[in-house]
Amino acid sequence: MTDKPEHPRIILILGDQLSPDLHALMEADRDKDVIVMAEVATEATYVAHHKKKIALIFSAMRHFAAELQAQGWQISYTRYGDGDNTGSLKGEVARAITHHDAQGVVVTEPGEYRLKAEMDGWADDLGVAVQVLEDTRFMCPHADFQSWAKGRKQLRMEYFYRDMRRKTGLLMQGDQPEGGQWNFDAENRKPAKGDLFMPQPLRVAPDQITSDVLDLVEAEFADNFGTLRPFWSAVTRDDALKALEAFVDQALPCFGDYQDAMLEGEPFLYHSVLSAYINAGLLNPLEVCRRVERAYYDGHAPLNAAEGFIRQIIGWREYVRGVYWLKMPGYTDENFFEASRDLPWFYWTGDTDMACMAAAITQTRDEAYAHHIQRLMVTGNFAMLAGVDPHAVHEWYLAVYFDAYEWVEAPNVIGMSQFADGGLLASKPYAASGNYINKMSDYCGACRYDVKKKTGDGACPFNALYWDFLIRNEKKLRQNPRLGQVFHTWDRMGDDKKDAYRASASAFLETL
Ligand code: FAD
Ligand code: DLZ
Ligand code: SF4
Repeated sequence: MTDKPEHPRIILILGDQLSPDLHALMEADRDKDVIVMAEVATEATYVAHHKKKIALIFSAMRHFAAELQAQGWQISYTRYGDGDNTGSLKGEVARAITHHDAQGVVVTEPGEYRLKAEMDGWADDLGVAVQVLEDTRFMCPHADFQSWAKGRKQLRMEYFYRDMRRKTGLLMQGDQPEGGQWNFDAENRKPAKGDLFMPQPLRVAPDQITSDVLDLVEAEFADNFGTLRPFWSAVTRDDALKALEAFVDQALPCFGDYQDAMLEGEPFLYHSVLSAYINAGLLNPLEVCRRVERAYYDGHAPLNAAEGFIRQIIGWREYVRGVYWLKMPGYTDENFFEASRDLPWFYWTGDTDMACMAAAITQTRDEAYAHHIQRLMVTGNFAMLAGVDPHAVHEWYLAVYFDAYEWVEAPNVIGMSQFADGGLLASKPYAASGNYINKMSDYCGACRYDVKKKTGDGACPFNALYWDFLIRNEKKLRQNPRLGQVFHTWDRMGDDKKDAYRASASAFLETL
């Protein structure tokens, strides 16, 4: 006798849930249940994703399904081009229910609100029970974040991060932080120099499965943004683990020092380039942090590197996810500055004389990757200074990066980079003139514009846009205590200079 249900359940696994320890898999019965995975138009087209992102997800899905099958799971896998593909997850689940005479659906909570809201209606639509399980790959459950946020006017990451250090025990000595300090960010702002031996992320040659997917993407998504080949991403957990080892071995020791640096021709510097693997589920965020912690205790990486890296994951990554679920729906429509400019066309081509913008955009086109400071202080900073509609900026970021899912992208864009939430996430706008970019990069040397020139012909556009942005939004920003000194500088400026800044900004904006 068995108490197993007579009919199987459908275990739906999404394209960013490719984890052996996925909650829905843990709950599933290998002898009875059916795993459903589906390449569908609704997910592949809700924004026009970068070609490399679609390729990575489809290929990783196919590899994951093959691994599960080899372990004895019953798999129902729909390929993008299959004749009977309904084009939607709900349609594919419905088809599987009928085909397997299934009694219910089990799925791990999707990362994006849009899909969770849709799934809330599935039980009625499909006529079977639909169980949505907590995504246990995150370290901070929704309820914990909600109680942390309750009653706080501003949600500062630093305090959340300290709680997460205590909770995970990462880099802790009892209840004290390793090295007697929670945060070593002040040591992590060095500009970098070109180095012939600059580490590179692990590159994996496409196998037959990946090659088939590349052909599919080239055929079906020909008009999407981005260069598809060469494609070198890991698409299996084994290869993603190798990429983690390569990062820890070669780049981690310098990760902290050069975290904010930018160099022409060096898209990756000392960054891990692991976000797409972590977000798709190939790597578990806690295992990545434990590996980095071990590198510190083994004497392989300094504390500022290990702490800085771990903070990005148990701090920022968990925190932005908490903010997203706390504030959705509605968060992606926030527009504190009421900015309305269209996204300049050169965001899709890189065709601009601003060397920093051209570098960040062409690298985004070629690799579906830019590191944090490029996203924040170059393309993000420019869009905010120019008054671009934050929703258009959000859609661009969601489309062009291989690690982009709304739960992580939107708080970073709407909150951190565009200040469109009015300061929920950041205590002041990340606005900067050309001086910052010049200090942290080597872009300005080869630029047509002169970073030292403040206004007029040939002046770096960031310089005038910076002041124009602050003054345009003076009513909303002057009271910000962190901007007191900046407005004081403006107040002491002569009228001629003020006029010149505003005229230069206006002339430049006319050209967009
Ligand atoms: P590293 O610099 O090596 O950092 C290590 C890891 O920390 C990353 O892999 C990532 O998992 C995590 N991390 C670092 N910073 C953040 C952060 N601010 N928020 C969440 N996780 C973080 N990250 C995404 O994963 N998807 C996005 O769509 C995304 N959009 C962004 C948009 C803007 C405007 C900005 C400013 C940042 C965005 N980020 C996003 C955060 C960050 O830029 C990327 O996680 C990082 O550049 C990925 O490269 P990496 O793996 O080399 O990261
Ligand atoms: C991003 C993506 C793409 C491009 N395609 C699929 C797909 O065909 N099937 C699928 O299950 N998931 C895909 N994904 C990932 C989903 O968009 C992701 O699971 C949701 O956005 C929730 O985070
Ligand atoms: Fe960018 Fe200005 Fe430097 Fe040119 S001069 S690279 S536009 S910051």
